[in-house]
Amino acid sequence: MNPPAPCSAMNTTSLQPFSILVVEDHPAVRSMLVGMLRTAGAQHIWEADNSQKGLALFEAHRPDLVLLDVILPDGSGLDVVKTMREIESSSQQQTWTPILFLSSLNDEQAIWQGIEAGGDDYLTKPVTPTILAAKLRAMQRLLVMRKQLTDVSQALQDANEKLIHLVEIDALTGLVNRRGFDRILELELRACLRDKQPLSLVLIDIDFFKRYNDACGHLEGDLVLKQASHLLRSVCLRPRDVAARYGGEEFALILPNTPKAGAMTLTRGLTRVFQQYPQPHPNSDVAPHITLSGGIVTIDPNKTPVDERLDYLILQADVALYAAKKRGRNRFVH
Ligand code: GH3
Ligand code: MG
Ligand code: MG
Ligand code: MG
Ligand code: MG
Repeated sequence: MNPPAPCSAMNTTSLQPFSILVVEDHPAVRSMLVGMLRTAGAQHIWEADNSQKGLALFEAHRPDLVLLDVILPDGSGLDVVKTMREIESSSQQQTWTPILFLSSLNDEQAIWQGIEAGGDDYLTKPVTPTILAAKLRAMQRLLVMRKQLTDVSQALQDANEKLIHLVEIDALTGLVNRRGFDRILELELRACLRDKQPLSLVLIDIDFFKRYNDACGHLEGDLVLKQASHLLRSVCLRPRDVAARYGGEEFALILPNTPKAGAMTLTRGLTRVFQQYPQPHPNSDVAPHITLSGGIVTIDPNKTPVDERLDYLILQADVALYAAKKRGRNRFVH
């Protein structure tokens, strides 16, 4: 059998372009390595002749790869690799940089320590261009795999966030649905207690909506629900205000940092927009157009002790809503 053809730097031309940091104190060794790396496809090479410079360059440029000597004038490459790993784990993006030791220390113990300290491979001097390129290529392959994994995990995370969002949105109106309402109200109730800020909740019910459906049909009724949702949204001006479809023809507004007076101003505005953009109702006892009844409840930890149960809060709003219906509809009661 023929011996394998001697490898030459030509075999290494298939390496992806990369940037690399070389930490090596010996000038002649360093310039030899730089030459090899250029042939292997290094697009950018940063050079350091001691630990301190090496770490500074690593932090500033975050190279694709690192080639690291063990014995350095101001310390050990073992400490350098540990610090580099700390820099990686404290950075915003979770990145991994392959770090290869290249040392004249070639005993088993030294190799073990290098890998233990955080190195990904350990080469011994002298190194040939082909061995160096082969090791870099292996690392590049790992980098590609890692990137693919990161992409997949990001895509999964995005899909999951979309899904969570979708299950909390009401298909007909685009408002937050009951599930989202429950979650957000719980969050806002906790924030209200923590920040000692008032929180208002408004439960809203369309008046005589059954009659509307009976007179105009369910599809027309659906359009009214959509229009009502649009109007509800239009009065929720603050970013944290939430308009939700509580169920059927019932809606809810979660109004953080809003005292009772603020909630009443908002609901007066709501009654006004339903008068200004009237949707005719052929069979209502209170007006020739669609009207709303609502119950307002406000909790203010600065004023009275707050019952922390969500159910209790909703019940209070429901009681006020019922009173609004009893007192003739087309009004908000607190
Ligand atoms: P009140 O003034 O006492 O609230 O009278 P109402 O008729 O609105 O009250 P009720 O709760 O008896 O009826 C609510 C109606 O809302 C029943 C149903 O026909 C209608 N409704 C609930 N969900 C939907 C929906 O998704 N689309 C349509 N078109 N109608 C719905
Ligand atoms: Mg050295
Ligand atoms: Mg109802
Ligand atoms: Mg009802
Ligand atoms: Mg109703």
